[in-house]
Amino acid sequence: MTMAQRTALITGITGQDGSYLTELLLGEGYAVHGVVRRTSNLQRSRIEHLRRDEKIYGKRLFLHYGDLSDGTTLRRIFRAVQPTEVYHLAGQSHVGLSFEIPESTCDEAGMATLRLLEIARDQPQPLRFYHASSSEIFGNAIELPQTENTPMLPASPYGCAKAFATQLVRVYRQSYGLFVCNGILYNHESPRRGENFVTRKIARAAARISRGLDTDLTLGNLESRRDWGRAQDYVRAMWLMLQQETPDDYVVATGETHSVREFVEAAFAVVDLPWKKYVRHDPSFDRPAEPAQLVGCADKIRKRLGWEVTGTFLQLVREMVEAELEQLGR
Ligand code: G4F
Repeated sequence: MTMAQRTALITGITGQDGSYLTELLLGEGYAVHGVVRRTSNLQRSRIEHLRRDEKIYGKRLFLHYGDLSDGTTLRRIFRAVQPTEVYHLAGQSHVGLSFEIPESTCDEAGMATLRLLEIARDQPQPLRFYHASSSEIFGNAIELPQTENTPMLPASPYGCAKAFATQLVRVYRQSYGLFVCNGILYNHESPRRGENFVTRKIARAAARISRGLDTDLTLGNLESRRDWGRAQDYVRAMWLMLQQETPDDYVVATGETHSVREFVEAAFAVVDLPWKKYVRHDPSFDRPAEPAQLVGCADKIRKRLGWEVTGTFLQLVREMVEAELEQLGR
């Protein structure tokens, strides 16, 4: 395949991962097409800098209105774009919220993937398909760390929907020989993370409290542990999966866990404040169930695709808090 023929279609292009992936693909010479909902507020989106760039927007970056629930429109977009690579990242991705809006979460994270797989199956030209699976499929995991072969045991509606979609990807690969991959990604963060995820919430609060703009920070379970990596590394893993000879599933993780409390301590240390003075517990942020302990083994992607993490946990925390401070300074 020559560079000029490479055309990517991204669902969820305005999200954290979608925006970093778009930058990576543009850098690799792709034409990039994104599906956006009519309600997406592009003005504040993470790809606004690219949309304003006259050398890029309308030339190598294109946006199409569509919705994950609207198969007709998605089919039309596939026909018009004829993508060689599809990155399916869109959908409600907040685990806590999935307990409150389970049906729409399952429609978006589960059924929409099936809809896209069916469209991919019907394409006349060969394409490669990436599905954003999640560590949440392991939920009450029966082993530590988890690998591609760990049984799925989700503990949330979101995890159930992702497990359904992950298994469908495997079925479509085995049954129809499609080039479809699951990236089983553990938590990945950046200054572009949504404000209602815990890392961004903490980084933002630490910066605002240090500037006297907020007085406290309310959180749920401080003892919860996660395997937190850098989003920029994780979108590179997505791209690598689609550059291989054969499709497969890969766990993408750091192999290290830290508690929410450790993230708080590190974030407040960046602004030199005693966190205990400002952080309160609010049970409304506790979840009906938490995954037992999610930590991933990324040996397969490291050995086979040469993928690596860049930076440490403390560097990630610092990067996020400093980005918030810079934004406040502007
Ligand atoms: O930041 P979180 O909301 O991320 P969570 O639930 O682990 O899910 C994220 O990572 C998954 C794996 O990659 C993705 F599939 C998913 O789409 C999403 O990107 O919560 C992290 C932890 C949880 O244990 C939560 O209970 O932080 C705990 N927490 C404590 N206080 C809080 C809060 N989480 C949020 N969002 N807000 C709090 O105030």
